[in-house]
Amino acid sequence: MAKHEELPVPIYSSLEPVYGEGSQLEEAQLRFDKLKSKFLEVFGHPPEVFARSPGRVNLIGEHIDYEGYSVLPMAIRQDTIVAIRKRDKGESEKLLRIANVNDKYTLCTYPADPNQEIDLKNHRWGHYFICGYKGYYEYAKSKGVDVGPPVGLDVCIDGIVPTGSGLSSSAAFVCSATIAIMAAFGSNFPKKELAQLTCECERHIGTQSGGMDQAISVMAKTGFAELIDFNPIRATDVQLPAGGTFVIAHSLAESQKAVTAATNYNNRVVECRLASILLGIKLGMKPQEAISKVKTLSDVEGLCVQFAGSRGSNDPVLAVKEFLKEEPYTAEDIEKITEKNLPSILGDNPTSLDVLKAAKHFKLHQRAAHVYSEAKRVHAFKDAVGASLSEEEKLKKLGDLMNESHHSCSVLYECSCPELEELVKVCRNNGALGARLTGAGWGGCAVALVKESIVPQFILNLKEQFYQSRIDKGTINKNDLGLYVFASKPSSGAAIIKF
Ligand code: NG1
Ligand code: MG
Repeated sequence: MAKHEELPVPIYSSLEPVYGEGSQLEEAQLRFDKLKSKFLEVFGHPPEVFARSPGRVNLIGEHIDYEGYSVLPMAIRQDTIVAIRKRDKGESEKLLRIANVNDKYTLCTYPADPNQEIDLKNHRWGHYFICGYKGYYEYAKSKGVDVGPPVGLDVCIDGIVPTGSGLSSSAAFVCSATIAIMAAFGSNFPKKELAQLTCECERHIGTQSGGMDQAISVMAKTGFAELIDFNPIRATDVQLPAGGTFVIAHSLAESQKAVTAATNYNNRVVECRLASILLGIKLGMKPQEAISKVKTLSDVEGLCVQFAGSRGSNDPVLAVKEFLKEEPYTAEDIEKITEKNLPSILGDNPTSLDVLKAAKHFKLHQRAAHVYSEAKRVHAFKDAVGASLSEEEKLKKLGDLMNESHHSCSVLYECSCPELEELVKVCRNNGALGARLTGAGWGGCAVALVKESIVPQFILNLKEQFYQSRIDKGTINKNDLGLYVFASKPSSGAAIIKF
């Protein structure tokens, strides 16, 4: 039997295989009906095919995917649905017209040109679709597939993954867009190749992302979290202990990653790169060799572990403690060691240059210590799930690891914020076995592991202790609370739907 990740995206002619039965199915039916009528209203004809892809919650393994380390997310039920129709060859207008069922997102129009540059200085919601569009053509070209001259596309989107929340609305959008385009052109690629290509094409938006979000969105399976490995991409099912539930709660601080990339997300990617080069040099590589060969902290883990071995340990963090100073590095400090200036080390990549312009200093010790310790916690989490422990002990262990992960994100990686700190504390005070920020951080959601039996009371307490004061202040509407705090089960991955 072909491995799960080698299979193409499933194609269904009804909604049940994706949305199950009951209220979820009913909600989906309404959404599809609304999407179809909006499509008809805007474009004057019905869509040909639909694609959907879910958001995700990351249970553990934060900010390590772009360093080559495995992560452990699960898909959530909230997804993005894309309705699409290829314009006929006769229709002269070569345009991509992208509409949305939500009037907040006004129609975006782009030329049907796969080589167009995305205007990063003017962020528009439709840019995420263009990521998928460029990605599809880049992939087809790399495989030698002749897709003919570009044709226009009519597209309508319905996304219900909350934006700026760390639940990966962006990947849900990019993946569903790419898959819809692929389906409109009558092709279907293996899931792991789609995961790779959507990861690469989302970078057109200006973030130097790892591949976690796209991989889980494309490859998720109902009922399982997945351990995602990179290089090559692989997904291993992880069956979570039955007595625990993951509750997702929004801190109500919005994290606009595409806008703050230079100081937050991309800054950390650059710091990790510099930390790995410095470690390589300190552990015996020639500066030029380290600059050209070392891309991520996982590339020098072997050297770090070798060093740790000389101290009777196998923990790469020992090398970090020995060779990277705790005080922040200035650009000059680093250039003295690398014998080369930072812009040229970073390959004059424009998004990295933005980071250099914005950065005052670089906390290499702290970032590397987070990455190596977080990578270990992911495996400890997976091992605990499979260990022969009582359910009680298992849940406790998983909760502890989530708490440690949050501490590391907050103190070493500095990607938390006051609202998330408060929320995580409220979760723990109300009986969560563990709670942590999820996704990139700097706002967005926390995820808490809660005993199934106390979930309703836990959610009520959060409403009272975290959300009520925000409702009173008018930050959110009481009726929307269900969008901000909910229990989540592992949901299904991407699908093509053709009625
Ligand atoms: P969010 O901000 O939740 O979409 C981002 C990255 C991930 C990963 C996490 C941090 C993108 C598309 N996703 O997730 O790859 O690095 O941060 O663990 O940039
Ligand atoms: Mg995102």
